[in-house]
Amino acid sequence: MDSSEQRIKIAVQKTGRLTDHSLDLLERCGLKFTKSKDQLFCYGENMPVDLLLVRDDDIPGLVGDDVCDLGIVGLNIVEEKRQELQHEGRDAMFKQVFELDFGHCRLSLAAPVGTPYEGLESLNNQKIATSYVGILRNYLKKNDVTAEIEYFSGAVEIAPKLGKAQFICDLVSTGSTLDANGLAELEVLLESEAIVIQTLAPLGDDKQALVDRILQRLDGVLQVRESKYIMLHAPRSALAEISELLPGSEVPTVIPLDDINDKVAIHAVCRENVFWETLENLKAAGASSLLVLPVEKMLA
Ligand code: PRT
Ligand code: ZN
Repeated sequence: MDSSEQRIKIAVQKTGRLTDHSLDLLERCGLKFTKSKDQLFCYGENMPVDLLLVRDDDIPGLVGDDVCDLGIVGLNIVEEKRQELQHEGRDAMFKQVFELDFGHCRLSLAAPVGTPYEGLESLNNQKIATSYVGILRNYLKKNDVTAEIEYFSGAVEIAPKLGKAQFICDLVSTGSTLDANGLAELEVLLESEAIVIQTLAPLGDDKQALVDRILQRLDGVLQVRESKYIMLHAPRSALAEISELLPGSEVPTVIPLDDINDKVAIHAVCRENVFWETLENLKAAGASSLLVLPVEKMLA
């Protein structure tokens, strides 16, 4: 039986931009939960892995304080927490383990269109509104800029209209919010995406083994996303050229087919997308009967 100490907890955003992607990812790792988005806690049905559904801003703290073993959260939130802790002379008690390739955005500096701007020195003695005080403070310091930071907890884009600041520093994805508010993007401070963080607290052998298992599955899910299984026939003499053309492939499997014509079947996992151009190039190199299949699961 699982004692509660041997169950692991993963912190996931309760409702927001990362929620569906995060839950989908965990499902693809084979984890099943008694799912109820309005509850704070989801019980793992088939493995001793539970979810804590919380505000994204709380995730680095929960993982750092060892309330949760893993967390899925934007790099922007993680980096902000890291900078805040560093400012207080403390180290973050979590580490980044995976980039997840969703939740892409950037933390940028912007100002009303037409604001005079000739590089970072134009920020000297100006006011900048942001929710990302830690990252902005560090960025200004690194670039030798002295500006006043105005904390805004939300709707940062309206700060210039309210006369609260000349500049803003906020997340941008498509840029339409900036456009709608007559703002121009000036600098990118951080490129962000969803990441997995893990606590630095020692877990004990059983929990560590379970965390490693989940991470290995996550790695498998991430690897198969772009991967394809490719099968083709070719004369043995074309093997070297064809192997070169297979995108992101390790050593392919070669199966003899026809002794007379010296034909072989070549099977390979390509860890990148296989485009029509690649197939055309393979055909030109002598390949025939080409088949490209999706890869469902992979365990290194
Ligand atoms: O309630 P909780 O605190 O959990 O949620 P939240 O409202 O703080 O976060 P949420 O759900 O909005 O975003 C969660 C995470 O998604 C962020 O921390 C980022 O890592 C990531 N992400 C990706 C974004 C965006 N894209 C994004 N566009 N987070 C916010 N935005 C906002 C931005 O703040 C701005 O207001 O969208 C607006 C800009 O979008 P565009 O497309 O108009 O440029
Ligand atoms: Zn938030």
